[in-house]
Formats: sequence, structure tokens, C-alpha cells
Amino acid sequence: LVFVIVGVALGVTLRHENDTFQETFISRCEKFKGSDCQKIWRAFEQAYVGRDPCNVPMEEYNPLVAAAPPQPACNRIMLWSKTKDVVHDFTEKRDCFGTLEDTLLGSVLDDLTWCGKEGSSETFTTGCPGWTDCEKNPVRSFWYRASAAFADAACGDVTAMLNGSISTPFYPTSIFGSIEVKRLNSTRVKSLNVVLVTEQNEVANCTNASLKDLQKELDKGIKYNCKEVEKSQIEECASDPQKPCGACW
Ligand code: AVW
Repeated sequence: LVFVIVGVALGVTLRHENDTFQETFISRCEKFKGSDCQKIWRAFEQAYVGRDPCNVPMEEYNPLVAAAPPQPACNRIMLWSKTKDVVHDFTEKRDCFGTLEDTLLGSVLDDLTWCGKEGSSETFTTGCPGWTDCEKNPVRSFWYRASAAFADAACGDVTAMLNGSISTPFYPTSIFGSIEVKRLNSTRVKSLNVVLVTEQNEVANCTNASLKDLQKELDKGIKYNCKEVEKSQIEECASDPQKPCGACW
């Protein structure tokens, strides 16, 4: 009897876990009017369901990206690295820029964890590999693939918020460094404008060596600019709806 009760409880828990994840996915997706969220869910699932959670290459998400391609607005694209909180605080309050997390796929999957298991048709949200446990885990591969699609679609003047409180604001192995910068194409992108977010204890400025590496990675023909901006100034502008976007920094 004990085994039956434990078994049923486990079954209920797993079913619950599975359903809640899908419900979160669908309800977040439905905020984007006119999207076929059932179809997008199926394209998502097929990437990792029934697979070894350490063997999900980013290409598995090609059908998902095709079902819901990111369509960022030109001149409003905001990339970031090690500045997630300040960037999202700003983009939530002001309609100036759009990040990957404002697109359908980015907003649906932000802060979620998922994986499959060989021989199972379920989605799990616990017991999944962490970001660095293995390279080809479903969550990391998704963000690589979605970021690649976002950068491919970038156009006009692109902004990137980098962290001036660390010694290497441009990290070659970050998603921004290894994927996004490399995929900006000079036929569509006019300039990359780095906003180096500084605090009282400024560690890096625009002359930082890592930012030289960033410029080397950029497609020739894309103009590069860098500006040091205090975090408090970004926060003030976030809370001042009267201030034009172009006057924030
Ligand atoms: P990031 P990126 N363990 O701030 O340039 C767990 O380094 O990579 O910026 N989670 C991790 C780890 C880790 N070691 N590394 C990264 N993450 C996750 C998408 C974590 O959720 C947008 F378009 C962290 O908040 C940006 O332009 C997030 O990845 C660009 O990629 C970002 O890590 C930012 O990627």
C-alpha cells in the first residue's frame, strides 16, 4: 500500500510539473496576439522531448525559431551581457528598446528550466542539467539559438549594455560575445553602441582591453561607439517617462 501511495503521489507530482510548465508556456505565449501557441508548443517540445538532456544541439530549435521568428524593430534592439537586471528594469518601464526577452520566445522561456528524458514523452522542470553541467543542455541550446536568430534579425543602430563593474565587460564566451556580436551583419546593421554601465567603483571604462577585442569581432562597416553611463542615470531615466529615449544617455 505504501508503494502505491508513494507511486500515485509521485505520478501526481510529475503530471502537475508537466502541466504547469505547459500552462505557463501557453499563457505567456497568448499575450502575443495572433500566435498559434499550440503549434509553437509542439515545435518547442520536439527539440528536447525523449532526448538525452545533455545532447540537445541548438539546431534542434530550428523548427521553433521558424514557427516564431523574432521580429525586432530596427534601431531599438538592445543586447546585453552581465547587466540583465538594469536592462530589464529599464525596458520594462520605458518603451525605448526591445531585448530578446521582449520577443515571443524570449519572454515565454525567460527564467524557466526544462528538459526531457530518453524513453519519456514528458517535460521535466527538476533534475535538469544546469547551465554549465553539460554544454548541450536544452536550456542553454535554446538561448544560443534564439540569440542567434535575434542578432541575425538586427538592423539599424544596435545598443548593447555591458557591465563596467567587472574587469572584462566583453566576455568572448558569453552569448553576446560568442554569438550575437559575430552575427551582426553590416548590410543591415549601421552601428553598435555600447553603453558601459558604471557604478561608484568603476572597474572598466571604454578604453578597456576587452572592448578592443569586441571591435575586432565586428563585421567591417559597422560603426562602433562606447559610452560610460552611471547606473543611477539609467535608473532615473527609467522612472522619468517625460525624458525622450534619446536623452537618457
Ligand atoms: P550573461 P550573455 N549559469 O549575463 O552575454 C547559469 O553572461 O551570455 O550574458 N546561467 C547562465 C550562465 C551560467 N554560467 N551563463 C549565462 N547564464 C544565463 C541573450 C543566465 O540566465 C540576450 F539577447 C543569464 O542571466 C543578451 O544580449 C543569461 O544566461 C545576451 O543573450 C545571460 O548571461 C546575454 O547573454
